[in-house]
Amino acid sequence: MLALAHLLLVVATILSARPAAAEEPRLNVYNWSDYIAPDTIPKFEAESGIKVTYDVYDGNEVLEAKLLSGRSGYDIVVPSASPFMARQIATKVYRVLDKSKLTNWKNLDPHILDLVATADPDNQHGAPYLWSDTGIGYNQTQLGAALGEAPPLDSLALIFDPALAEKLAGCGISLLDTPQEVFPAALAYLGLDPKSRDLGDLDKALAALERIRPYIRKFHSSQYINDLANGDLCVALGYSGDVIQARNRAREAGNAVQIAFSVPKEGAMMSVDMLGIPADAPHPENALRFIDYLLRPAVIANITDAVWYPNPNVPATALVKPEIRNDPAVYPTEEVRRRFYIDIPAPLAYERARTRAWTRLKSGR
Ligand code: N2P
Repeated sequence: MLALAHLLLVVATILSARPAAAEEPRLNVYNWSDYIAPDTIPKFEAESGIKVTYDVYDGNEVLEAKLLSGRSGYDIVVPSASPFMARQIATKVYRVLDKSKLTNWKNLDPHILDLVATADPDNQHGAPYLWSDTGIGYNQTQLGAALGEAPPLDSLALIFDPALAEKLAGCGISLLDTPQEVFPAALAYLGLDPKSRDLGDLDKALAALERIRPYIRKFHSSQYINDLANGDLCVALGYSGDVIQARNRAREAGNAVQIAFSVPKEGAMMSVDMLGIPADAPHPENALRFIDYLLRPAVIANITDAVWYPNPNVPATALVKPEIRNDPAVYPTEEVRRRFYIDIPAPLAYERARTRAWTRLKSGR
């Protein structure tokens, strides 16, 4: 009897000392489209033995709907810090990151960490991945042909001045498919605060948008890369790196389409996109391993080289190809950075009014 009790005790001791069962070697990633290098995932899979399922989206709203409905099945998602990750944190959508597992956290730029701490206090839930600014992609030749000698290349007037928009409608204008980018841009064009939460300002922005609505060919948040590159659009409100990718695709195609990106003088939204782990992630340990991999300077520098978005990793900058590191469209000058604004969460009543205005605008009623 004593011997049996002893045996049970030994077995119980062995069981309790066993490490937690290892996760199955899988990882489910949900990231923005055109936002990673072609070899990032294959190399991670090869060195970790973890099989990655990789899906993409092109808008924060799409990601948010998945997260809020719960059980997305994703281990890694990439929301913009503000307002999206900020308001998702409030609804307990994310796990707290175990920094003891993130040996490369030290590489992150303290200024960017401070900036996103306004959305994620103490940087508890997210690691900044890449950042973008929203500006104007345009086709130089078509713009010259439609507007003559000196088009206002660095002004939102290219989109919001009805007289110019009418002339550009033929070669094609597109807007991002999100009220969270388009209304602030309209407010900035009108000389109002792009972060205004005043319902009267919202009405003015809607009126400005309705004036140009007949000239807008598309509301889309990723198609403009190929459309610009193929000459199927001449002006797009778009994300910096995406427009530069369009420029590069046109160059590679050798199709005589010349695309450029400008940061509007009226102001431009800057967004930092964050790596987060959903609270119900099935493979949170693998997720941490993947985040730590992305925080390696060589890995993230290679991503910037592929997608032309700046990263917040200090030692990575020296590893980015010089023509990218020194391209002011990718790493904007101090003077240009002064035009950037960062969005903040809006009161629910404002958010609802803006969604209604957006639906009305898009349906043209
Ligand atoms: C990638 C767009 C990411 C920028 N296609 C959004 N902040």
